[in-house]
Amino acid sequence: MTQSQTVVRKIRATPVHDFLTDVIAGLGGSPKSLPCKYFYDAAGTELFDRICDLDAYYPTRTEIGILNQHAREMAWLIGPRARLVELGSGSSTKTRILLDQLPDLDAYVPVDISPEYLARATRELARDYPGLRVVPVVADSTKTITLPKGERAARTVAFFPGSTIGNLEPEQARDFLHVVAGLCQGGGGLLIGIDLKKDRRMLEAAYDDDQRVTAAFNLNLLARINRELDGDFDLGAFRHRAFYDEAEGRIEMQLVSLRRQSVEVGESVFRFDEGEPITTEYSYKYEVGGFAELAKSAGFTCVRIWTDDRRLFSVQYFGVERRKKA
Ligand code: AVI
Repeated sequence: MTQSQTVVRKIRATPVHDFLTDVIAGLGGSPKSLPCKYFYDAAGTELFDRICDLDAYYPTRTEIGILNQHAREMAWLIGPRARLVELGSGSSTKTRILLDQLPDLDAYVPVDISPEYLARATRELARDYPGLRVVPVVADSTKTITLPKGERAARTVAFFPGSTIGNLEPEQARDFLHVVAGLCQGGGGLLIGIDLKKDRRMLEAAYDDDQRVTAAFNLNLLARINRELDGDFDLGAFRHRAFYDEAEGRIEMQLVSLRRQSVEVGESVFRFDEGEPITTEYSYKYEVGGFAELAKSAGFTCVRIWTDDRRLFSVQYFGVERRKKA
C-alpha cells in the first residue's frame, strides 16, 4: 500500500461527558470524591507523561519491557487480519511495539475520550505506518463503546495497556470487561496490562514521588475545575496524599483540605473541614491469577500471562468464550 491509500477517518468531536454535573455530584457527596477521568486535560496529560518517565513509577517501563520481550508471541495470538482496538489513550510507544509485529492488521482502532489526542496519534501513526488503516473513535471507553462495522476483519482484539482497568472498582471492571467481551466475541481476544500487588513502599513511592509530579497531576484537577467551571479552589490549601489500602488492594489518591474553607464552583458552594479529603483516584493492584478470575467471570478465557522477572507487572491475553455468561 502507498501513503495515499492510508485511510484516516474523520474524527467527530462528540461531547462525551458532563464535567460540571460530575463535579457537583462528587463534591456534594459524603465522603467527597472526583472522577479520575477528569485528570486528563492537556496539562494533566502532559503531567501523566512525566509520571510515566519517573524512576519511581515502575509500571510503564516494566510493561514496555514485557511487550518488547514477547511482542512476537502476542502478535501470533492476535493472528492475521485482526482489527486491533486500543481502549483509552495508550502510549504510542506500546502500540508501536505491537504494530511492528502486525504487518497484516485489518485496522487499528484507537478509542479515546480526547479528540485532540486521537487526531495527533492518528496523524503520527499514518505517517509512520503508511499501509495501516487507522479508524479513530471518540468515546469514553469506560461507558459504552460503539465500534464501526468491521466485517473485513478476521477477528477483533482489544488492547488495554497501562493497567488502566485498575482505576475502576472491581465490579465496574467486571462490567467493562463484559462489554469488551461483547466487542471481541467470535474468536477475538483481549491483551491487557495489569499491575500486581507488591511491597507497600514501592507502591506508595510510585504514587507520591519525591519530585512532586504526581502531586502536581492530582492538584491539576482542582486547577482544571477553576479554569473550566469557574471554580475558586486555592491550590495552596490542599495537599496530595497517596496510600496503599492493603485490605482493598488499591492505592487511594486524595486531595486533603489544609484548613476549614468554602469553595465555589459556578453557582455551587462546598464546605471543607480541616483534614477533609477528596478521593480522586483508586488504582487497584491484582494477584496474577486474581485478575484472570475476574476476566473469566466476564466471559473471557485466560490464554497466556507474561510477567517481568520481579513480578511487578503482567500482560495477559484472553480469548472470548463462545457463550458469554450473564
Ligand atoms: C492511568 N492509570 C493506570 C494510572 C495509575 O497508575 O493508576 C494513573 C496514575 N495516577 C497516578 N499516577 C498514575
